[in-house]
Formats: sequence, structure tokens, C-alpha cells
Amino acid sequence: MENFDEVVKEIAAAASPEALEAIRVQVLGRRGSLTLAMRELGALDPEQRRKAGAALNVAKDRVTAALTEATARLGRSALEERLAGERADVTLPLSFDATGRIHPISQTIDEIVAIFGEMGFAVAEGPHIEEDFYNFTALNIPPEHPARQEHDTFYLPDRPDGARLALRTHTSPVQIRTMQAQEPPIRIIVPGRTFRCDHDATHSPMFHQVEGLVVDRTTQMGHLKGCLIEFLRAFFGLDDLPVRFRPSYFPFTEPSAEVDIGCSRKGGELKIGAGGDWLEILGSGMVHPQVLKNCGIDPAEYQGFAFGMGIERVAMLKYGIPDVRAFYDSDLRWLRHYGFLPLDIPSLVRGPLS
Ligand code: 2U9
Repeated sequence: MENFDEVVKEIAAAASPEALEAIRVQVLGRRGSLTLAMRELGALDPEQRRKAGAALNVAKDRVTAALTEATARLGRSALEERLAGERADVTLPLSFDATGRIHPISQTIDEIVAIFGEMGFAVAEGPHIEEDFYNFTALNIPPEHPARQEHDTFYLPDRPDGARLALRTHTSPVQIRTMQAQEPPIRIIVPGRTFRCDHDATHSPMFHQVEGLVVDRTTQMGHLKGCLIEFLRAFFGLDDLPVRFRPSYFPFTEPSAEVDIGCSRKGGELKIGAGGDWLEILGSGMVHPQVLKNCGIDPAEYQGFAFGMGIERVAMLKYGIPDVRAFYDSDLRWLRHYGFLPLDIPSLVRGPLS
């Protein structure tokens, strides 16, 4: 009988699926050595047939097992070879050929969210069309209050039930909705579109604001100051940026403060940083006790601080954009100049956001 030990060795040494198939055909094919030997068993007497048959069955099992093992081995090395060929060095710099740009408003919102996100603020959003209660009354601006005229509100036709709807004039209604829906502690920022009937070189009828709100049992003016100083220095990338708080008035905060940052205006050119001059950048204050009450929060138990800023304004100052109207012209040359590459993702861990 053929020595099947040799066959098993050849199978183990086969270097390709083709070589393996050739051995299989030679041994187990229709005219293969083992197949023919099986066929010849019929010519033997019963005792010899039983012995030879058992030996051939053992040989067939060994060859079949060796073929299965070799097939798996060759499959594994083929996969390893393919993976090695497809290896990519993810540390190589990208050759990025994007022609699209991130709009400066989106970029600025992402930067602001990254900074307040690090401080533990969550982002909240709400509807652009608001009820009078959320946009004004709950914020301590009653029906005949002069602030209503100052807001240059876009009103919608009255609803059949008499409710007066308007395009929100600030993002503050989102804070009202959050306080109604959520128990303190609250720590949110609200970036979004706002609308006022005003249009010139420094005003657009649709613009963006980001407002913030913190409510907790021990929240006080020192927290407001620390939080806003930290934000402004991170946003403008200046560790020594001077920041000043000036007393002011808003119906929804008491006390209220406007926030200025240091700048210089030498030679008619505005430069942010220590320079002896001041530039108004934010409004802020401690949430008025009546506003907390309007939202079902007990002002004897909780206090809050809030702030607001115009996103176009801070973007113009940070990136030297001269005219607010250009933000919404969809001028591709302007976008290529002032826009950002999609991989310029703002984050505090990468260093200053400037
Ligand atoms: C609640 C309580 C208080 C939000 C605030 C300002 C001061 C502010 C202006 C900045 C420039 C609007 O875009 S702007 O014209 N905002 O000065 N905003 S405090 O105060 C709130 C908001 C909501 C419930």
C-alpha cells in the first residue's frame, strides 16, 4: 500500500491552494491512489479485505484532516497578506482637498460650546416662534414695559385662542422652559437664532445669541465673574485679557452688569488685549427673584446667574470681520476667506482657540 505518511507531509508543506488541490486530486480524486485502492478491495478475500479496508479508512481520515488543516492555514496567511497590503499609517498628515468651509457663525458657536462644555454646561435649544409669556412676561417684562418696544419684535397674526406669537427676540425663553421642566442645579448655555426688526451695518433682522444660566442653592455674583472671565480669556486666547464689570440694568436680572474687555484703539485700529481702553462684550446679572418665581423655583432656596452675548459681534471681533450683513450674503469669496476647514474642530485640549 502507498505510504500515506508522505502524502500527509506533502499536504503540510503545500504553499498554495492550487498545490493542495493537486494533491487532493492525486489521492482522493476519481482516479486518485486512495480511491483506486478502495476499489481494488473487492478482489481480496474477506479476511484481507477487512484488514486492508480498515487501514485505508484510517489513511483517508488522516489525509482528509491534513487537507482541512492546510486549507485553514493557507486561508489565514492569505488574510494576513491582504491586511498587510491594506495597512494605512493613520499618523500621516492628511492631504485634505475640501473646498467647502464651515461658516464663521457655526465655528464660533462650536468654540463657545467647547469652552462652556469643559466647565460642565449642557447645551439647550427651543422654538424660534414663541408665546408672549416665554419671550417677555416670564422674564419680568410685563405688557406695557418699555423693553418690549426696544426689542423691535416681529409679531405673527394672533392665534384663534387669542395667544400672541412672536419670533423670539432673545434665546431667554429657552431658559424659562428649562427651569419649568427641570429641578436645579441647572447649568446650560443656549446658542441660537434670534429676530429683531432692525437692519443696518451693525444689525441684521436675524442674528445669533448665546445665553447662559446657572441655578443652584449657593450660586452668587463671584461665580458669575469667575465663569465669564475664564470664558473670555479662553475665547480670545489671551491669559491676561483685562475684564471689567460695570453696573447696568435688565428687567430679568438684579443686580445686572455689563462686561467690558481690554482693548487698544491706537491709530484707529481696534486690538483686543491690554491697551488702556475698554470694549463692551457681554450682558449679565443675578437672575431676578421674580423670574425664578415665574418658573416655579423658590428664590429663598435658590439663586442664579445669567449672561448673554451676540455671536456675530464676538465673531467679528475675534476674526476681524467688518460688516455684519456679509454673514448672510452667501458670497463664496467671503466664505473662502473667513470660513474654516472642516477639520478645524474647536477644542480646549488643542490649545488656545484662536
Ligand atoms: C433668564 C434670566 C436671565 C440673560 C441676559 C443679557 C444680560 C444681555 C444681550 C447681549 C447682547 C443680548 O445679543 S444681545 O443684544 N444680553 O445683555 N442677557 S443677562 O438673562 C437671563 C436670561 C434668562 C431666565
